[in-house]
Order: sequence, then structure tokens, then C-alpha cells
Amino acid sequence: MESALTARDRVGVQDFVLLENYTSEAAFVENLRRRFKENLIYTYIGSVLVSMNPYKELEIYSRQHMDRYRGVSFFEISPHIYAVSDNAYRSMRTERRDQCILISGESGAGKTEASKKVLQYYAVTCPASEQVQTVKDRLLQSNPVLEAFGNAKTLRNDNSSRFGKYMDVQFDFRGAPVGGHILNYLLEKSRVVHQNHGERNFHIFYQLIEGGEEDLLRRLGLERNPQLYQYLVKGNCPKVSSINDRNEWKVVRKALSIIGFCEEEVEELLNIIASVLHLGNVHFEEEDSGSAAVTTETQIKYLARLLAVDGTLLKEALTHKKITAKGEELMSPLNLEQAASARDALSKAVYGRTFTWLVNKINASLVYPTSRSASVIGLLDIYGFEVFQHNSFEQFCINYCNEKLQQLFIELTLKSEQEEYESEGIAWEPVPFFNNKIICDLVEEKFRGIISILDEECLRPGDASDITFLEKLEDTVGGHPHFVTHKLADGKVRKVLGRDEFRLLHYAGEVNYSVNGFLDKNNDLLFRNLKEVMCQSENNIVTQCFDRDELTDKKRPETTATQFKNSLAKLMEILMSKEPSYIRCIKPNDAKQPGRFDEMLIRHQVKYLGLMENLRVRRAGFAYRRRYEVFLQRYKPLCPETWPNWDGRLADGVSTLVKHLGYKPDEFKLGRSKIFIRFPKTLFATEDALEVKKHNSLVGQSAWTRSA
Ligand code: AD9
Ligand code: MG
Repeated sequence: MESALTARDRVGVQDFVLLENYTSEAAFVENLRRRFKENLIYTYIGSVLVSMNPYKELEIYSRQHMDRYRGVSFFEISPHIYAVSDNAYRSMRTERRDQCILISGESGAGKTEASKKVLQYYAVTCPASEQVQTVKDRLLQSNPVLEAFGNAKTLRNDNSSRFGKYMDVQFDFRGAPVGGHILNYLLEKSRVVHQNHGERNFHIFYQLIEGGEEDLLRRLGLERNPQLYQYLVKGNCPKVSSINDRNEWKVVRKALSIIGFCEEEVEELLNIIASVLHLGNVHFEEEDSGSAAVTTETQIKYLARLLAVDGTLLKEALTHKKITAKGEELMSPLNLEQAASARDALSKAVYGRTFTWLVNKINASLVYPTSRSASVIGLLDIYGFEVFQHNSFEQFCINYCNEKLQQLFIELTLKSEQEEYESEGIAWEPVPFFNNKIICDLVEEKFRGIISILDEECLRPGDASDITFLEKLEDTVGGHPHFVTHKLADGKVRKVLGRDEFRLLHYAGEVNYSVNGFLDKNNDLLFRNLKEVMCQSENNIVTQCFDRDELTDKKRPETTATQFKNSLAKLMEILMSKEPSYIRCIKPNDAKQPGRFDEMLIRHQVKYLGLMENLRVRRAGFAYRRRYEVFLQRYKPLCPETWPNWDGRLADGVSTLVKHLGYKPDEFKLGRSKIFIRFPKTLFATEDALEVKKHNSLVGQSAWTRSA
């Protein structure tokens, strides 16, 4: 049999706090590498789970695996996402405290997959009745539906979430999931009308075209060829080898019916999806007067039918803008460019609002009739930090969101760590770390923050443009240590930045943002006459999405960035009120391939996920802490006085045990309910002694080898 030490050499340590050289990033990455090579994708930093994307199916998610983790103490068996799920569940049950599981990492690191594993764990292992089964099914089936409408192939990830999602799973007093609620954040609507090279529009369009039945497509006026649709050709990437659109179509149709969509609703939903494709194919020509006229009558005919609106009015609204002059309403013609942008604005509005409707509809299906939810576990799966060659308003929002999450991580890990030492009566030294609050402030501060300045430009009548916005930024935050422009103090220009760019030094790295489109995207305007046409629709979903009150409401709607900022602030409040667990996801390579460990890429993520700091904080005072009962249970075979049963006080048992093990006074401290061990080597030695003991008595395979 292999000795414990060689097992450790081969597969590394299952908890980074056990690393001898815990301040060395190289040692950290080496440990990840060893484990990754052995398909051990999970490793702890204390109670934080680090997860490497294996880019292949591993046999570690079976029912048997789930059962192994039920009710088992966190550190006793190998690290797993099920251990984190189970731990949160048990804390919720025993401490009656709401939990949340925060999943972070860059695009493609495995956040969405992780959130699905957690949900599956609860669906399979929690108690169920017939009614609960329905909720479980709906919770699970909400995933394929939301992914179809909200995910897309990007350069980073074939199934990239283009919206943020926070899902509360509600449990009753027996611990059965009885309901749920989803909050969605900022869908990347611009993707509906434009995709970068190598990227796709949202999956649902391709699923419908590839998988839709013949008569359905005929009714919707669609051909089975995505290349025929302007909104699907921009990225020149209709097919993705890892995605089977036809199969997915079946999955989505089935999921919709499990969630409780009736046939009519599905029909109306698909009418809307098809209408977006038709809108993309609406073309204009320039008349002698310079104004735009629609040339594609067939599309208008289909649109009128699918959206259940008046075709003539729609045509007029696509080429005119209603203005009020001297108290009179006039229709002012649009030029070609304006008409195309009005059309695209309509497509984005229709798709975006339908997506929100979909989330509301799913939420309605997840409401437990008697609403006797006792406590909740929240699951956060939100877009990861993103850097592309070209970064725009969307990346700005996504990366701002990641700054906020990092803030929360800093607040909660440090706070809870400190609280634990305090409540156990143990003194400790705080660890210095980079606090990214300064970057959050740069973005969100009232009056002086980037969002405020952007809103101000959006409101300003006259010559406001993306470039004047950039100039305002330079004037206001030009001197901020995390903001860089192309202008140098001596009037020269910085070559690495374009004249339409600014750079933010994020906690996760530098990103250059092009300001082109910032004002439009932030304003997110839809001409009033287009709104009017939509308000008159007889498609039930469209009527719910375009409320007539909107037409009479004189108040200017909040800008996109401000809405996002406010919804993030609410999210932070929700998360702060819960007990957090963390899953930090790492992407091993950019090629989306199994077995490839790209050290540079991984080091970068280790750095910006703050894992080294996390580890240092964890090790600052004491590397390890265990509840008395757990420590005693595990190591009592090593001491004749505590073996087989200790019937005195737990603290005395632990005290007797460590005296027998020869722990020196500076190596450990006894708190109120836990033992704190300062150095990993102390625990190593104890683990090794246990290993030898087990080995000698030949009691099955050693727990260490199994779990390491
Ligand atoms: V994004 O910010 O939404 O663009 P995610 O959500 O972090 O991103 P995702 O979960 O979608 O990434 O994972 C990307 C791909 O990696 C998946 O489609 C799988 O092919 C692969 N993956 C991720 N986790 C696992 C896993 N535990 N087992 C197997 C995985 N494959
Ligand atoms: Mg995702």
C-alpha cells in the first residue's frame, strides 16, 4: 500500500492551508497542477472551494457521490462541491440561518455548471413529496429555458451566460425545497442585433431554426437556414461543435411544458422570437428626400401577424419619429441610419422585455401555494470578469459587477474570520490586502463617479456625445489612480489607448473600454411611436411587456447603468444578510480543452480571485480550526485515554488528546468550541500518525489516501 506521504506528493494537499510554503504562488499553482492532473478538480482554502474546470465529464456527480457527502463533516472526505452544498444546507437547518453560495470566476471557468450541480444536489438529496417534486422539477427545468434565451456562444465560452442570475431556493421546516425565486440582471441585449466575429446570438434562435417542426417554421415564416437572417450572420458562426441545437430545442420545449407554459403561451413566445428575426431582415432604401422607406413588405406582413400589430402603423413607426411642435404632434421622417437604429432598438426592447417576462413567468410557477418557506439558500451565478480585444458598455457593467462581488468577498471573509477569533476568544493580527473599494467608488460615487458622469451626458441636451462623455471623464476622474486616458499631462498622447478609449485598472487587471455607444446603450431609448404600436399588440406577452402606462408616464426612465447599479446594491444587501459559502472557479486554458494546464492563465486568476490573500488571512492566526467533537472523533484512536469513547467534557478530551500527541503550547489554542492549530505541520504529523495507525491495524483503505 502507498504511504500517506507519497500520496500527498502525487496529488498535493486537499486544503491549501496545509501547504508548507503557503505564501508562495508557485507552490499554490503547483498544488493545483498536481490535483488537476489526477482529475481532482476541487481543493479547499479552509471553507472556500476552489474549482478547476476539467472540460470533460468526470464520474464524480453520481447519486452515490451525493450520498457520500450527506451529513458528513466538511474536512473528513475529499473536497467536493457537494460538501459545500451539504454544509450550507446543514447550517441552514441547524442554525436556522439563510445561506448563500457565491460562485465567481472568469467567463468559462465553470460557474453555471457549478450552480447546476448545487441545485441537482438539493433536488436529489432533500426530502420530497409529490408537490415538492413539482417544484424540484421546475427549479431544475428553469435552467435550460433561461440558458436558451440568455446564453450564447462567445469567444470565451460556448455557453456563456449573458445575464446575471441570483436564485433563492426556499425550504420548508422539514428541509424540503418548496419554492424558488429568480432575480435576473442586465441581459446583454446588444447581442440580439450584433455579434462579434466567432460569436453567436442567443441560443434560442438557432434552436428554433434547427429544431422547429416544419409546419411551425412555415407558420412563423422562417427558413431552416440561420445564414438567411441578418441578426444571425454577423459573427459568421452558425454552428458550434459542442452544441446540438436540434436536441436542445427538444429539451427546451419539454422544459417549458414542465414549468407550466400552455400551448398558447409557447406559441406567442415563439411568435416573438421569430418576429425578432424578421425585424432584422427589414431593409430600408433612401428616397429622394433623404428619408428612409421600408423595402421589405414580406417582413412587415409577417411582423404584423406575429406581433399582432397593425402593419401600416409599424411601417410608419419604423421610418418616422413623432415630435411635438407648437403643441401639435408631427411625424418627422428618419434617414437610413436612424431607421436602422430605430429597428434595432425595437428588436432589443422586444427581446429584452420578453426575457424579463420569461423570468417572471418562471417565478410565478415556483411560488409555493401556502408560502410556508422557513429559510432559503441563494445561489449567485453572475457573468465573470471579461476582457476582450474590444470592450464596450457591456464589459464595463460586467466588470463593475465583479468589483462589487470582490468587495463583498473582502468584507465577508475578513469580517467572519475576525468574528470567529473574537467569538472564540482568540487574539489575531489582521493581514494587509488590496481593498478594491476605491475602484467601486470610481464607478458608482454620486456626482463624481463614472456612472453619474455618463448619466449627466445622457440627460444633457445639445451636443452631448460619447466623446464629450470621455472628455468629462478626463476632467473629473482623470487624476484617479485607477483611471487612465490617452492624454498625458504634457499634452502628448498615450499610444496604447485610442482616442475613444479609457482604461480602468480593475482589481482583476487592466481593461480598455471604447466609449462608442455608451450614451445610446445607457439611454436605451425606444421611440414613442414604436412603443405605441407595441402597446396596441394583441399578442398577450407583448401586451404584458409594453404597458400603456409607459406612454403617459412623464418621468424619464432610469438609465441602464443606474438601474444596474441600484439592482446590484439591492443584491449586495440580500447577500450580506445571509451566511456565505464561496466557490471560486478557475479556467485551466483558453482552448476549452481537457488536460491543458496553462500556468500563466491560472496564475493570473489565482491573483485576481485574491486566493493568495484568502489563504494568508486563513493562515494569519491559525491554519486550522476544528470543532472539538470533530477533532476528537477523528483523532481519538491516537490516544489510549480518549479511545474508544471519551465521556467527559469535549474540551477536556481534546486537551488530553493533544497532550498525548505532544503538541507544544504555541502550536495550538483552545477556544470556546474549537481547537485552533497554528501550523499545518502539526496537523500533518497528526494525520500521518493516524494513517500509520490505520495502516498498522489494516482497517480498510486509509482515509487520507482516499480523501487527499
Ligand atoms: V460565463 O461567465 O457564463 O461565460 P461560466 O458560467 O463560468 O462562464 P460554464 O459553467 O458555462 O462557465 O462552463 C463552461 C464550460 O466548461 C461548460 O459548458 C462545460 O463544457 C465545461 N465545464 C465547466 N464545469 C465543468 C464540470 N464541473 N465538469 C465538466 C465542465 N465540464
Ligand atoms: Mg455562466
